[in-house]
Amino acid sequence: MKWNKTKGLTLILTLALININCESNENLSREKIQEFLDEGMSPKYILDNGASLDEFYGLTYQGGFIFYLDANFGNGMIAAVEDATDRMSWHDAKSYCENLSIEGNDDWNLPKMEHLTLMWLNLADSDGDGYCYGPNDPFNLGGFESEYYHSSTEQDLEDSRSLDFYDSLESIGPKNWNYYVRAIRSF
Ligand SMILES: [Ca+2]
Ligand SMILES: [Ca+2]
Repeated sequence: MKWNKTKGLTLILTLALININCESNENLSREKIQEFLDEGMSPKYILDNGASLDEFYGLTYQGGFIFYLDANFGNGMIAAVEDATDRMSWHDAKSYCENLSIEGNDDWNLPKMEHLTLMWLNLADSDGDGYCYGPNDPFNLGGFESEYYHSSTEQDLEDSRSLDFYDSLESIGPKNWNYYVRAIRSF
C-alpha cells in the first residue's frame, strides 16, 4: 500500500473520531465537531460518525456559520460571520453579497426569505424562545442585530420582503429602504 500525506492524515483523523466515539458512547461535543471541521473533515463525514445535526448550527465552516445542513447528502448553507458594515437598499444589498469574497469563495448571495428565516431559527434564536436580543444575546449565534434584514425575495417591482430579527416578523417594504444585510452561500 502506497502512503501519501492525505491518506495518512485521513487515517489519523478517522482513528481520532473512532476513539472519541468508543470512549464516550455519546454524541460528539460541539467543540470536538468544530475541531474536526477545522482539520478539514466534511460535515457529512462527521454526521455519519455519530454527531447530531443540531450541534452543527453556529459552528464555523468555509468562512461562515453553518445554519443549514442536509443529513442525507451533506450539503448545507453558511452565513457570513458579519453583517455588511452599513444598512443599505435592496439593490445595494444584492450587489454587496454578489461581490463578496471570503476565504477564496465568491459565490455569496442575499438570502431568499425562506433561508433568512432558517438563519433566524438556527442561529439568531438558537434557544427557541422566539426573540433575538441583539449581539449581546448569548443564544444569538451569528451576532445579529435585533433589527430588520433584507431578503432577496421580491414582492413586486418596487417592494421586497424583509425579516425583523427581533421576533422574526415578516415585512414588505420599498426596495430603497435601508436594512441590515447578511450574505449566505451554499456548500
Ligand atoms: Ca460573486
Ligand atoms: Ca432567543
